[in-house]
Amino acid sequence: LTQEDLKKIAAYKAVEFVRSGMVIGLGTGSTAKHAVDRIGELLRLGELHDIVGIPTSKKTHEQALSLGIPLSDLDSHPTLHLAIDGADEVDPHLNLVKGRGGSLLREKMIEAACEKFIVIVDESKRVKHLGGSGLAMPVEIVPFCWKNTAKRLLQLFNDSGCDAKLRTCGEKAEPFVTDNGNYIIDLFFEKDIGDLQAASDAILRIPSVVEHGMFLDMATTLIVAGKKGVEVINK
Ligand code: DER
Repeated sequence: LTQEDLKKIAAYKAVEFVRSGMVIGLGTGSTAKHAVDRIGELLRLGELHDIVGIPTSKKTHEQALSLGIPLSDLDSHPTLHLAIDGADEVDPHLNLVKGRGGSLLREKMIEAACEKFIVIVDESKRVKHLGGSGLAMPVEIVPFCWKNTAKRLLQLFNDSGCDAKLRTCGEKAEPFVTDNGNYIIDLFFEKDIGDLQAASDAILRIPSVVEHGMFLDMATTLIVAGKKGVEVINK
């Protein structure tokens, strides 16, 4: 089984929880893509009907449109039944790091409005502590004076050996711009992040910070696909 197979298995398992008539948050990334495809397929087959999708990114909006999934937004549906989305890291308490795909703000807005939030991962995403994988923990910031913001973020974590990098893209290494017209500073922790709530509060107190990629106490169900099969873990 390839990692892609595992992502698909986890995604299809999550879609078993979708009932006709639901308003569903549609996640972003390579794992969530399979869930959106599957929802589109079940609608086409008539096995699901009266679904309303709330996309978590322009990319997912395009994908859902191409599948004929009826779409709406949070202004029309302030609460959703269910969201299905991937994650970059999951700890044993179902705290997440998300946002390596750059969609963390809309994902967090939508997933915070759901009654159930199902996270779908292959087993490589499971960590003991968030930030320990050495991979990015993204922070969405306003572009204005971003260097000052990067410095402020580094000051927060200077005793835990953290690095902060502006996310760039393309061969000219232009700043990556999110769906909301913001920049992303990626934080890299040498050890793990430690007290997650304290880190979250401190990051959000910086005026130029819009949101960060730690999704604490939000997921209600974790679906992990691994070599030994697929596991459904409720909080
Ligand atoms: O960027 C995001 O938040 C994605 O959901 C990410 O966390 C998971 O993406 P993947 O399924 O492609 O690994």
